Amino acid sequence: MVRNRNGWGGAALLGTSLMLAACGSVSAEPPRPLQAPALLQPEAQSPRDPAKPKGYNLLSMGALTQAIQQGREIHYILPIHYTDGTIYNPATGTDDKVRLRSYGDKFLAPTILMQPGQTVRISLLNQLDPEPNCNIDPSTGKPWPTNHPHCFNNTNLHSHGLWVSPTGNSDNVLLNIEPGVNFQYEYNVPEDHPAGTFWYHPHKHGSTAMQVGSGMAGALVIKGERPPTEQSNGDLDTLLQPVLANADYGGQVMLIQQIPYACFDDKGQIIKDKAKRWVCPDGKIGQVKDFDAQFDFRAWGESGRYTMFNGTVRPQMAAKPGQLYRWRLIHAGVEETINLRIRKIGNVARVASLLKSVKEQEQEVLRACTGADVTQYEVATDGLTRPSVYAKSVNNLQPGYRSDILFVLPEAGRYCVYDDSDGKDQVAGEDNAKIIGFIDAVGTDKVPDTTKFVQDKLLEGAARLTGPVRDTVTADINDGLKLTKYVPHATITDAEIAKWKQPDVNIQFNLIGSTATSPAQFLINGKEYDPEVVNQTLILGTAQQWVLSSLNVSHPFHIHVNPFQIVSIVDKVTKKEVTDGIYAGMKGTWKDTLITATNVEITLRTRYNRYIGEYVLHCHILDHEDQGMMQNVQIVLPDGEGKPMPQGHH
Ligand SMILES: [Cu+2]
Repeated sequence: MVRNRNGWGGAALLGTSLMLAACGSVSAEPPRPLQAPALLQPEAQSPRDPAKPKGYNLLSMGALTQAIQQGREIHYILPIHYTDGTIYNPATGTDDKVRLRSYGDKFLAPTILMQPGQTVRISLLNQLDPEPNCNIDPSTGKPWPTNHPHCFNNTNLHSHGLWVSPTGNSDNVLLNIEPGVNFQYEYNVPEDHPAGTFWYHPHKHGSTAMQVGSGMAGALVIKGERPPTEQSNGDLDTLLQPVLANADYGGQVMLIQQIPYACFDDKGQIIKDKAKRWVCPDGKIGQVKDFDAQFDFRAWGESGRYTMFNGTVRPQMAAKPGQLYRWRLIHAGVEETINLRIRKIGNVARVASLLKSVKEQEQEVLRACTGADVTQYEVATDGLTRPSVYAKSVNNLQPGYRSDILFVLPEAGRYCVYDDSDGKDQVAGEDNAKIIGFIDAVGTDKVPDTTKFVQDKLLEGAARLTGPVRDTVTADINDGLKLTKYVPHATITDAEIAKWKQPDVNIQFNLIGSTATSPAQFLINGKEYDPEVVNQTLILGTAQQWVLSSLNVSHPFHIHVNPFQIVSIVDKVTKKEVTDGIYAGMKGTWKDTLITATNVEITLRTRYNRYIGEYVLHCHILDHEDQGMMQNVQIVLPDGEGKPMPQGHH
């Protein structure tokens, strides 16, 4: 296989105008163009499972082939295996060799495109190495406890954010797919599924952090081709695509990953330099294999590793000023907060030299990224279109979050994209500001007022609509950039909640640190995950209020299947609503992942529509989840009196 010098794939993959950069001559760093993930290509003719070519009813093959040709069915093959390559390390100026678990032949996982109304089959092929007896603790000869991470090559597939069935062959994270086993998932994407930015990753309890940390994560985009009508809301894509400079679904994806690879000495210890930063001497190959060392809460900050955009450390992006761009930001990292910021570079000459310490990296950012902020106009949170565009200069991203942003570069020049940790990191004293990448804008256009520019572009998109809905959408955009006709779900009102007379569901995170005599405990409502217990039983067709809190550190709450609407975020002490910082602009939005800080109580509302069955909620710091910060949830039918119908098992 041909690899580029970064080992992240072959030819330039960008099909958009945000293209391969002629890197600024001021930088001493080698060129590293931004890539777009490849779109996963469907199997052309039949939903054949390569492992079981004769396993289908031959009489129905003609109908299936026809459905595939008509686009109603699509079949993808998604192999998982180890891939060799390199990751650029700005601290040493070298390419570190790595060997990591990956989807397909490249580290950068392909983007999966789905359409509402489509049946999507994904054959997941687990080609990782077998791990005999991985469920046994060698020191005792007994099975590992459920919440002790183990069996790191067992896997499954989660479609994060999709509103599909959580059971059977669908988004079922309770499955276990061992090395050598293939399984064909079948996702029936409903006709009324929102279009948007979602993602996929493994979700086998015990190996989730290890595998996502190894790079196993990809974008999953639901295409939006339904314009709004007077009667129904539409897909934001139909408003945006005609006015975007990067209008294709693949080219907008910005997959953010943090891979804590390390090289190990003969005793199995991580090789570090004098500054305790992780290094890979010649001949050593970086791996992700030691859960305790590589997923310790201090590990990322100490490692000196770098955040990647679309599989590349410090990509160089080319753009034109005066163009509207969309980024589908996906935080596919495991545990760190990222405060994404785009700013014009003040002092270009200072950016390039080698960096010896975390402190120097911070100083580099402070020296270089001093120009005006580029405003990020957020249009969707976790793939779900916002009630109105929200302008921000710092975009707080937590593991699992998606943020769809529009932006325009106001003039020619070099811009830095960086993580402005700014003391907001969860671990005090580990401030760790780092440049993530550069944008070089070449052209003569100047945009003095970017908000007016974005508004004009949206109005240009609205002008393409026909009928009375055009006036509605135009009036909305003129009224504070409202997107009312593109919001996918109706607001859950007080009356709707009152109608069902259900108690609130309380979720309280609690992390008890380790002591000399006991390991750390990762608890929800005082208990760690028990696969035999269903913690929440919810009634199909109802709506309910949920209240989130955390006793110590912050945890990103995530629940599968049904998204929630944010009602309020209240300071525990002052009892006042928190509407700034990491919660700015969130009230009223729909999400599936939300950071639960220690100083607040969060009220959410959600509906249990269409799907029954068992699934999970958990902390999206994935090493917390693997160690027990998870609950089983089930949605059941009501009985004739509206009470939950008893289930046949458990
Ligand atoms: Cu957590």
